[in-house]
Amino acid sequence: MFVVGCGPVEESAPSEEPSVQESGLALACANSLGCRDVCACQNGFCVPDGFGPPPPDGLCDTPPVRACATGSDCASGCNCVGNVCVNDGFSPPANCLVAPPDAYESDNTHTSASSYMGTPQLKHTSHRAGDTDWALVATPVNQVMTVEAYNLRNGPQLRVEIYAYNYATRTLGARLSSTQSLVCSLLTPSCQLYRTTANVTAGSVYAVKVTDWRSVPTGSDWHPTPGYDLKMY
Ligand SMILES: [Ca+2]
Repeated sequence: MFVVGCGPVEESAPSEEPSVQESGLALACANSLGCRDVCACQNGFCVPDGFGPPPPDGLCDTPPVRACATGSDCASGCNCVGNVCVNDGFSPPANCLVAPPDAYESDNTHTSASSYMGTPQLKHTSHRAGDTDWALVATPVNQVMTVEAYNLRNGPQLRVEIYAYNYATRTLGARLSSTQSLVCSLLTPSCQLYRTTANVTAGSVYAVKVTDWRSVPTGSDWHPTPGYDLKMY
């Protein structure tokens, strides 16, 4: 059981420990995105989630933040200070809970797709739930082409698809293959990747679509940003 109320708790023994937040005001929330990662949203308030060691007193009464190592981990208008994304002081204040877009944005449609240049595309992120990433690849020979989303970071749930493509008219053709299952379930690099293949022909262009299909609440997602690398061969 957790104490959620705002007033003093009569039964509790007097404590000499300093508390993080003397007011004891519980943080209201609509869903888990409104609370820190060791807290859960129960009956409209953030409380310790009951997993692992209990968080420090009062931690769940403070709003969630986006963790960072450098400023590149933070959205535009935010700086990384003390490993937390905070507003840079200019107005209007930015939402520093959300992830910054990756270097491949805007690649959310096949007409704004990145071009696959023959070497792996590193550091893709699903900076928003539901993000889609398109890449076009030219195929010089007839072959079975393999597409892999690998080096998975922070738990992406991906669907990887290969489409025929008419580059001259920028028209999407038939879907040739699709997967949204990991190669296997062991926690090894050879299992923890998405792989799909298609027969491709010389002198053609194909479109590869990677979709993040995580089901997360609507809101400002401060969770560590899911990511992957993409290669074709
Ligand atoms: Ca995208």
